[in-house]
Amino acid sequence: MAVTEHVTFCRICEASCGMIATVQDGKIAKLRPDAEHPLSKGAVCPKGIAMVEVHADPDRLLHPLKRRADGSGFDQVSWDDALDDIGTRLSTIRAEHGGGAIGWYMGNPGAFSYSHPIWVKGFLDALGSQHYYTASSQDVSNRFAASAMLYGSPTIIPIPDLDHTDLLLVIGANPYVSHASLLTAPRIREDLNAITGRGGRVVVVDPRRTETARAFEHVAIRPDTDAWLMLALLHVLFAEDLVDRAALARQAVGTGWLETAVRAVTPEDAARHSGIPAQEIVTLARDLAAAPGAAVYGRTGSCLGRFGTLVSFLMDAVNVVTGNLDHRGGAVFGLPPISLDDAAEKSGLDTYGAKHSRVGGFPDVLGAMPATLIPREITTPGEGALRALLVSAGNPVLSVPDATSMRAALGQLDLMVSIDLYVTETNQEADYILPATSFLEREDLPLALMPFARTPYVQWTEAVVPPAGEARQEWQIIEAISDRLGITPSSGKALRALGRLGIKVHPRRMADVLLRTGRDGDLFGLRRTGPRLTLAKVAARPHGIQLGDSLPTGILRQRVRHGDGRVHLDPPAIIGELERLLADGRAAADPNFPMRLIGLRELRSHNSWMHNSPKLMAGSARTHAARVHPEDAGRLGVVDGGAMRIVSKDGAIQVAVKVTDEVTPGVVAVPHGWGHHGGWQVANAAGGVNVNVLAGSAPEDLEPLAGMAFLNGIRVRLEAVESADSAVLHARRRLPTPPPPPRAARPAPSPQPAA
Ligand SMILES: Nc1nc2c(c(=O)[nH]1)N[C@H]1C(S)=C(S)[C@@H](COP(=O)(O)OP(=O)(O)OC[C@H]3O[C@@H](n4cnc5c(=O)[nH]c(N)nc54)[C@H](O)[C@@H]3O)O[C@H]1N2
Ligand SMILES: Nc1nc2c(c(=O)[nH]1)N[C@H]1C(S)=C(S)[C@@H](COP(=O)(O)OP(=O)(O)OC[C@H]3O[C@@H](n4cnc5c(=O)[nH]c(N)nc54)[C@H](O)[C@@H]3O)O[C@H]1N2
Ligand code: SF4
Ligand SMILES: [Mo]
Repeated sequence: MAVTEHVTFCRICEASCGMIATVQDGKIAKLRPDAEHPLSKGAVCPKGIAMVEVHADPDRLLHPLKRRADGSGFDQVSWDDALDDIGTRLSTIRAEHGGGAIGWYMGNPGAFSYSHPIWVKGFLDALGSQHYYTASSQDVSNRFAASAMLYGSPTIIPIPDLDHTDLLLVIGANPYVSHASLLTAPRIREDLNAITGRGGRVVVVDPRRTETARAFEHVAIRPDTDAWLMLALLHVLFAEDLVDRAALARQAVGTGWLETAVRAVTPEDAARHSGIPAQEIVTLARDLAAAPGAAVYGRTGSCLGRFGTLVSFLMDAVNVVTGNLDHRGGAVFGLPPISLDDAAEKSGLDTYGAKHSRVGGFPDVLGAMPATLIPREITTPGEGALRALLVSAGNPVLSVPDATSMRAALGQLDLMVSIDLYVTETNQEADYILPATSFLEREDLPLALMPFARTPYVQWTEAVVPPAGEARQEWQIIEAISDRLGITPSSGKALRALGRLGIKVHPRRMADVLLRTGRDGDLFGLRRTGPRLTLAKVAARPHGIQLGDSLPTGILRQRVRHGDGRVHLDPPAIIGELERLLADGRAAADPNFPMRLIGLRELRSHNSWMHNSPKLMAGSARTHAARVHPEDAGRLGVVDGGAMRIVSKDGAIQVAVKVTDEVTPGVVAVPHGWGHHGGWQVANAAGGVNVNVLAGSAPEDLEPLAGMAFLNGIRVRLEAVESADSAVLHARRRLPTPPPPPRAARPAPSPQPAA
């Protein structure tokens, strides 16, 4: 029996932990942490190890599937038959309605591949379509939008200088469980503990006393009120003259507007909205100003509210005003060997507001439009209506607001194609489901993550095992479809011209060129100093190469893309948002929906897709449950282990209850990504419900500056349910949830466009 060991890295979350895979007879037998990885140094989490189970999963999709004509299910088809039919149908749609009728939704795992996102965007750009959707509009788009305004490019994003900070203010992130986001720091627990260990502080602002908050200082906040907190911090900083005037003069423009604007929000105002005592806000502002190095860092809890772009903007404004931007121990810039911001700028991909969505008129963010609007883009007739959708590595029926509209609209498409590891809640609506390789079956580079690495590094991995069954990499599938459409899937005009001459660029070649022309590259022999990277050199050191000890400071001018080299603190759109916030603060609360719903990430879940691993799902704790405070539970008469209904203006769910004082009174926390009825039997049997039916999908429900879904802070009410209902709920844990009624196959469009 052939047993081999392979050095690789995990690509489930941004930590990108080094792993060693044991391969037996071409199959993954075991995964363990790689002690020699420069950043993770032997750290992994249970999800990474559970990829063994994904590989051995009897439910994994191994062959292309085609929807049966009567809609009763799917049949296995050959790749050639599937690709030929997809090519023919897309060609017909393109001939009749233009390439702009074809769209793509790429989900979160796509971001971990060095090739997949570039090929998806290239495919749409070659078609001339702006129907580009990603998980970003449910995750991080307003962080990008804020950066576009502050720094002149959506790709310029500071990260906390973990090694030197004296005070880390965490706004809506739970790195103990999420393992950090927009920050590659696989040993984040140690990093945070090191801050307090050297006498510093970590303060966690969160409506829930999370795993991270418990380990450090917790400031409980009412959901969706972070903008008030940030404004009040700025108010105190200016009012008490705690601002770093020298840094402001050197780094920023628009300080005058900001200083005047924040006078409108006192700590008392912020206290009324956020529930944080005014004195605590004042003290926090003073502490931020007094610390030699302090950084405000926020993640999804700061992004998924109604004012996410404003919050992201203000978090950075606090860093600037306290002199902590580009400052040791403050918020600094990563030093990746491949500068994606340069590459994006050169190829014109670093856009914000270059285009606007057909429905709702939302600005694009890095080319992406709000995924929440997919159903309306399908059902709203007219030029540019979405008629064909390809979905890769995404499960928008569970991850985007309003599953009912999403599923119904997907059913109206002329063609839907999915590329995934499983039959999911989303691709049950597809005409074709194509099997993707897992990350262990593809070569890779953490391309999109390196700008956020706490320590500069680079790593290359080869595929650890050959593709299971007939699985193929996404870029290969995109090339095969593109061939049939006669296009070259590239965003670059030069590459498209080469494509017409039959010259294609393999992603491996692209990675080599990017590495060699990057800051640490060999410049094809022209550079005489430094690591002089080539792909071959990186590959020769499979555990990864550390490219520096810490992150630099004093490089702001190099990073900022505004012509004046300054951070802009007075963008017109932010001025408008501030007015919207103040008006919102004056609006009366809706007595029908007195509670606020937030999300909750679990150590053993990953969004919607790791619920089929028996190991991750073992144990009675792995049930889907809403967390409510004992006071709220008592008032409602619901008990721990019972059930309740959560009702919003958009929907209602019935869910099991866990009573815990870790949530702030008035708040209910429910994990997303549950409520399965796909081809994954363990996940189906786990029960639970899709919490996103409570989120709204109308354009008015989206955050206006980035089109982001409103998923944290949704107004809800709780209702007690009869005990019989709760019995039903628990029974469901054993019975698979019935799938939605079958949808008949779409008739293949006639090859002749109708006259
Ligand atoms: N185990 C595990 N790890 C993951 C994932 C997973 O599903 N499971 N998902 C990955 C993904 S895709 C991402 S984007 C990252 C996300 O990384 P994080 O953002 O660090 O993860 P969350 O646990 O969602 O943390 C968000 C926190 O914000 C809080 N919050 C909610 N509303 C508000 C609010 O209005 N204000 C404030 N201040 N806080 C609020 C929540 O209580 C929660 O603790 O995690 C990644 N890592
Ligand atoms: N209420 C609420 N909703 C949320 C969030 C929240 O905090 N609260 N978080 C949001 C966030 S941050 C995110 S990132 C989104 C995630 O939302 P999505 O990206 O839409 O969904 P995932 O659950 O990540 O589903 C990933 C899919 O990709 C498949 N897959 C895994 N690996 C691969 C691969 O290598 N190739 C291919 N082709 N397929 C693969 C999986 O089987 C799965 O079907 O959810 C968002 N939705
Ligand atoms: S922390 Fe993230 S990258 Fe590391 S093993 Fe877990 S899922 Fe994989
Ligand atoms: Mo995410």
